[in-house]
Amino acid sequence: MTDTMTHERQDLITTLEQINQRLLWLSSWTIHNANHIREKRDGLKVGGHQASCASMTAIMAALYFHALGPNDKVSVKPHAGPVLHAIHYLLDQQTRETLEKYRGLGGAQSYPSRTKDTIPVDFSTGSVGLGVAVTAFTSLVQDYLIAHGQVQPENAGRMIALMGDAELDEGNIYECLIEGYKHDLRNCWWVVDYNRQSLDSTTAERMFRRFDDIFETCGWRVITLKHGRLQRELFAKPGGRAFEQWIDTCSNADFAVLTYQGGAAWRARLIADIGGKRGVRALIDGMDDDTLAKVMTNLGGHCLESLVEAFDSAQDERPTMFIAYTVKGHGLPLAGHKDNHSGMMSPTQMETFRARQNVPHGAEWDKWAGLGDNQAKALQDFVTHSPIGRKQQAAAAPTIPVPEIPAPAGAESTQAAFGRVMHDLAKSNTELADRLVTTAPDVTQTTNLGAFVNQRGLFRRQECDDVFLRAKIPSTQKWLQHAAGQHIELGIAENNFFLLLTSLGLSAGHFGTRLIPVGTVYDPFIARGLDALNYGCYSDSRFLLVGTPSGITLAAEGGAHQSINTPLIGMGQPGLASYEPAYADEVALMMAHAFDWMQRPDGSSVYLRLSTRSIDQEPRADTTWQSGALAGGYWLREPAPGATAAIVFTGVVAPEALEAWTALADDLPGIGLLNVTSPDLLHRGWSTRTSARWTNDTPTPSHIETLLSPLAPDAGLITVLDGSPAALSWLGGVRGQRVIPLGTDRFGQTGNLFDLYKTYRLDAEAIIDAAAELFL
Ligand SMILES: Cc1ncc(C[n+]2csc(CCOP(=O)(O)OP(=O)(O)O)c2C)c(N)n1
Ligand SMILES: [Mg+2]
Repeated sequence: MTDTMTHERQDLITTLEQINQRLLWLSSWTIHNANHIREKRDGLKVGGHQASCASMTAIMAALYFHALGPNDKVSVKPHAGPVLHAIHYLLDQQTRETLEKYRGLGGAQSYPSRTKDTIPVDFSTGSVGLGVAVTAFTSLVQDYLIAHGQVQPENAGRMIALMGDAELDEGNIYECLIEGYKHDLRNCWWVVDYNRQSLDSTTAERMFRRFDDIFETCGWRVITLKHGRLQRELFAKPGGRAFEQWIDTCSNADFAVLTYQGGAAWRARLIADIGGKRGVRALIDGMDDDTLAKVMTNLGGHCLESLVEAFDSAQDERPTMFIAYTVKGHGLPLAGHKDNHSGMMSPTQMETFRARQNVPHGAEWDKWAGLGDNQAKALQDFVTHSPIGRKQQAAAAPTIPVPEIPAPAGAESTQAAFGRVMHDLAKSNTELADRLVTTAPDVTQTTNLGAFVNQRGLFRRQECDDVFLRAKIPSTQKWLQHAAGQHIELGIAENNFFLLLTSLGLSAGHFGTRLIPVGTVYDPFIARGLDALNYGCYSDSRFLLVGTPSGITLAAEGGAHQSINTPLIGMGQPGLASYEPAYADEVALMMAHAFDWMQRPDGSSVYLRLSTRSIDQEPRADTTWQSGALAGGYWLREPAPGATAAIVFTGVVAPEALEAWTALADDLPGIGLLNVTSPDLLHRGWSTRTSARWTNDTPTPSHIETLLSPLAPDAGLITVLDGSPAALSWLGGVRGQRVIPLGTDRFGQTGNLFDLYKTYRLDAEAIIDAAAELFL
């Protein structure tokens, strides 16, 4: 029995080693082809990372074709993208044509992309660190879905990150570790390709074992794969211990240099350092240069037996970090060189490599090139029948109907309106309400989510006692913590916040069931998590982001809390439709729209920039304003045909705009008052319209062109918002009209609202002055 097992295990290792060599060849060749063979028209480097790929092929062979379960999801280190493509090529899920176009238009992407690649990509990667931490948050989302009956416990998978060791330098990793510990993270693996090289250099050995300490402190199991089987066998021989000690104390830089130099250099160095120790010389002399180099670089991350064993040993739920020692560029002439990150094999080196890999000329793209028919068939059967080969794409998640969301009664600030709508939804008996999941980086109360949490509770896998409640201490926050809770509380770390939103907003794609995530954050601190927000949008995750409070309207809180440039972030961020409502009924309208838009295939995430300032609400005669408000703007006061001026405002400065409009109406008869609810959508519509001419689309007028059409061609516009004036000043370009842009372009300061509006020229007087300036 044991013998047959050993036999089977040996067959498995042999097969995985053959796949490893195919991945090494195909990833190297894909990059080589794009750089040295494909026609180049722009003289620019194409690029690709052969050394980073080579570092990981064994890890990926063992993971994808042995360890991976049908519900597991993997985030692949950006620079190993070609290996992932090679895996799917072997599985017949990637075409030669797409590989030939690697890094070209419509070709395989440089870094794995959920939206742009044609192979299944679980997580996009590119900005290092984020693609790692997102796996932990996705594990948390899986737990949420299990607790809410949306995923069956037996279908739980592992969320796995294959990461570069330099990713461990990113602070967001440690923010995530802390949050993971608080939430009792499980079903998460991080496999570190521990080649001890980053982009610029070899990493400091002072960090050796520190990562173990940090991760173990946060509840992780750490499994280190330092030595491969060949090394372990050597260590067991007489004199072998000296090799082990030598390797264990060798500096990263020394190890890298010798790896690059090869067998003769290893021999000279080992003889000099340990040749006098008993038994060592005989061992060294017993190996030729190639064998010696092979043994010395046989680290755990290149040894399929060690990898299979390590993965097999971690079959419970505990979060596990595998530190797999590797050599960057393993098996390639680039191995070990400190400059190998962007290094590439020359055509001559590639020829030598081809000969060693036994790949005939003209057969470079053959999946099993150089292997006999029987062997090729056996390998094809093996990969086709692997769990990943049999994996089915999940069915599309059904859409959640969005009920009518009436304007909230009594709310006079946009933030209060948001809180009321959420509270009303929480009390409603709708499917939408059950699918809402809220989160905030320690600002739940101050962003008006508290009432929602009172109704729907905090999510905790294990029920938690509320000690304050039990002690009958009065508090407005009755936040019960239980498995059915719908608010995920986070500490103050905006990167975590955006990554959790990313994971929540991908639940349809990842788990085939929808969540409607709503996250609130102080508007200025969007900047703290901006790359993670960009990452979420790039991944096409769908969430509602509420930035509140915003602008210098926050007054007494001062310049550190007053957001200035977020309207430009809203305009500039792809995959995010941004609105800045002025009135409570606009908030309700935009939220209903957002919940629908977030679910559409061609939709996006949505960002609402809100304020705590109470303002007089606009009495509505009808609902005609609504379609304009959703399209980006509507006339709050229609201009007369041929009017020579208009005031254009966004958001919270509505009262000042209205006051100025009233004051100017006598001098400038027919002056209009335009409420721009989304500079973002207006600008997008306008630029799409102007480019339509070149893309042969029918160039229908954009919404802003239609809005501005009643004005005289030489009319002047006064634009005003509590934020960067650039968000509206472009409006002058639409019809070539003059603009006086008002807004904030300096840091704010403390003060009362009226003092600040006066100082920063956002008040009615400033608008009236600007109008005068237009006509001087
Ligand atoms: C946020 C971010 N900063 C910088 C880079 C540029 N960059 C790409 S790879 C890399 C170092 C990668 O080293 P490591 O993670 O160890 O990967 P490997 O050695 O396996 O290539 C850097 C700095 C990036 N992709 N993302
Ligand atoms: Mg590295």
